[in-house]
Amino acid sequence: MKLYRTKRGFFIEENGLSAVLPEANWNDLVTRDDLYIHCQRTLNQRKPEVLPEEEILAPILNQEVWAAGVTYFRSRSARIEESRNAGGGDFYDRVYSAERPELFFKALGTNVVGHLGPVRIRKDASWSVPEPELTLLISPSAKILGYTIGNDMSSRDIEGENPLYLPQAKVYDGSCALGPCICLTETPIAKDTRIDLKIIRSSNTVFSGSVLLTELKRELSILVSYLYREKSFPAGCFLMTGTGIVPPDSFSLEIGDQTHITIESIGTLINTVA
Ligand code: DO4
Ligand code: MG
Repeated sequence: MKLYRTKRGFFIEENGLSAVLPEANWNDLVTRDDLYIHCQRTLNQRKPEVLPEEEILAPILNQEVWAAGVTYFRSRSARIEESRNAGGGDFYDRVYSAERPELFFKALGTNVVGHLGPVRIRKDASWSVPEPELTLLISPSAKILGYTIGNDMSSRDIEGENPLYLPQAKVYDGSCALGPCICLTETPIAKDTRIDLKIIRSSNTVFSGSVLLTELKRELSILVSYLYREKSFPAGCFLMTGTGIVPPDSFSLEIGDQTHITIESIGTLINTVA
């Protein structure tokens, strides 16, 4: 079952049938621990309405977005390489194996770009990449309510120069995209779910890659429990779970590129680099 935030209200969609939810406030909706049952019940009771696909908004309002890092071996290796000259490589290896995960603040909900919106590369960066990440919607009580697709846009040269530059490499206008919907499930997302990234430049695919969730080193519940240890989220939050797809070092995004991130069972998030 998929939940969409649109300019015409909040839509729930399953098996080609969609309906509008009665709620007027997104924050009230996505903080409910019974969100799945609530949406299921509503879908059965409301009259069907067509989902306005052109008017989909990012599925977020007052929630914070956090991100986990170095959760895939591919991310660990790429970061060791990019920070070798700065002597920072050891940090990435250690955090990959440590009990405590890397967690960092990524964006406020009001700064998040939605499906078909413009993501950005920093003007002072020379090496920029998208990071396609399974992203969790988590309730104030730390329950995983659903899943969406995230793009953790990153400036690899800035992060590689010094790990202390991470916030500048990761947090800037247009650096975070989520969407197109939240996939609500009764059971946790399948471990063999695939994430695909395709980058299109002037109608040509200039990079494509994929990864399975089986390669994610950490349990989703453990990432959530660390995030909620000493931080409360009264409006709930989103947690990006790290990238396992890293384009080759010779590749950098350019203005006009289109990123397509697909996660089976959720959909495709498309953004253009502005
Ligand atoms: O350690 C830096 C960030 C890692 C990250 O964003 C990722 O692995 O996805
Ligand atoms: Mg990332």
